[in-house]
Amino acid sequence: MGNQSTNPTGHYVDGEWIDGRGSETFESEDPATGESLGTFHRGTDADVDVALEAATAAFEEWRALSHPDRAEYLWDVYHELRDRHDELGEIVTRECGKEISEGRADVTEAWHMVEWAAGNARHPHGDVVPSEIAGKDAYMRRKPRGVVGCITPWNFPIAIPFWHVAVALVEGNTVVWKPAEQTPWCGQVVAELFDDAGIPDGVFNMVQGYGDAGEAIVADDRVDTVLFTGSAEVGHEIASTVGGEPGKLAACEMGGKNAIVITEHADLEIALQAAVLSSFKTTGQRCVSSERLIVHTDVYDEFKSRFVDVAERIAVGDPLDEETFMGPAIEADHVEKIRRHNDLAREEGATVLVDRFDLEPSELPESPTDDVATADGGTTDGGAAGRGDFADGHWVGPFVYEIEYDSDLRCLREESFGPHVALIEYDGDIDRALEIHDDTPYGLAGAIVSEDYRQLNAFRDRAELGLAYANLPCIGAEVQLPFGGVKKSGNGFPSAREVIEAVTDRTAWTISNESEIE
Ligand code: TXE
Repeated sequence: MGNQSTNPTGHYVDGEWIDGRGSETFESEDPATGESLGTFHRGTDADVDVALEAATAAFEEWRALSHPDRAEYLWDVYHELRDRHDELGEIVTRECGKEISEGRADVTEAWHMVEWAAGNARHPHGDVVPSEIAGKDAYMRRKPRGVVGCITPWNFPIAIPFWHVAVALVEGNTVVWKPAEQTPWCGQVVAELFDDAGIPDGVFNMVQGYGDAGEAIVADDRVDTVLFTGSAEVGHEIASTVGGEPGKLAACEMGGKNAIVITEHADLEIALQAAVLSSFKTTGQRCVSSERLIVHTDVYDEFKSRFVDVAERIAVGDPLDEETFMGPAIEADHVEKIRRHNDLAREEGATVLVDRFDLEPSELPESPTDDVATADGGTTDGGAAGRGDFADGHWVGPFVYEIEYDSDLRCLREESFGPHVALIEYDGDIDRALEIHDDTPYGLAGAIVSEDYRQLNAFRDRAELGLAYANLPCIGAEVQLPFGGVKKSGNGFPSAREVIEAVTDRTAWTISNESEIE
């Protein structure tokens, strides 16, 4: 490992751990207790500048390696992710608050992505096409674009970085990555994996920090492609900045106002499971979480009573406890954002069915007392304090309401990114369900629950979505499939296998086999 700065922890640039050029630092916070997990240097324009300089300088040598040789470094990372699966899963849970099986799943998804990208290094790559002129061969060849800037959110702090980085590196690009400011510990851990794998200096660089460091990456001329996952506001800003620069590309994946359509032909047990998992897993903080349940009038009352019953009972608890279904929200500001959405729904005429948003003290888990690791390599003091006091965490519970559909309702159009769920009753056929379903500016993910194949096919073919699920929860990503949205949810699918389109240029290569040009 290079010269690792310890506390505060620095950036990983040109194969070294360096302190920030600026003097500012920031804390990583445990969402369950509000305790600091470590102090990190806040990246400035100057830090981004040296990282981009390193990435630019490393590009020619890195691109000169074969795909399988580049993939060798990724295979080392893959084995580390597998060997340290539980340990890294716990760090994800500590830093972003999602319950432990989801913390581990974040690491699993990361190694799936690395496996796909590194395995792809030995697969056919480009096209051989018949030339329209006899005696010529015609090919489509891919080549790396150069320096790829990656900007990622906090909700999948290990998986999403690998969606961006793994394919970019195998294809021969170099990378400057900025993790989310809420999850710098995960950022540090990912950079350590590349450092341990011995990746050549400057090929992979990580700068900690806030949105201003992300802006510096996006604006810099040395960056050829920007891969972004995060909010719609920032994604659109990035897409328009990059769109004004010929030759530069941005692929952005943003959120959604996702829905599940439950038709008159639904198996209600499947509908219930799909709705509960989609609405409350990760405390509703997934880009694919569902915030609207569009339910046919024939099954509405029964579904409502069963869904409300579960929402009343869902256990919110210590995310490190294997029994917990829902952990805390990421941070205090986010709790207030979800609260404003709950208030908006009330103002717009919602009938509130479950309001456990502000949990009673008796609903909180008992404060933990075990010693646990911190980001600077130490442990907490243990004793009575342990990880801190759950009373200081960012706890929220389910908020469920019913409302009559109206196209003007903001609460049905704007993402809250929390356990905030609207039940909407509809009467009519699948066309009516699709009309309500598509009436948002977003188009990321959605599900249908039905036993009627014609309804399933209509949803698959016509719903305005990038990701459509049938008789399944509206969650889950498969690295073999594209992952991304339409409308305001994004462009370019900066994830899974589709990243290859954003990080390679195509050359149409035509070669003559004749001794003379005719
Ligand atoms: O996102 P941001 P936040 C949605 C969700 C959530 C909201 C805000 O609705 O409530 O976004 O979350 C960096 N130029 N999603 O604040 O601000 C930032 O530092 C360049 C959905 O986390 O978009 C971080 O690294 N970069 C989403 C990353 O962008 C900038 C997951 C995301 O931050 C920047 C997360 C700028 N001007 C939130 N400003 C999903 N698709 O799942 C910020 N950043």
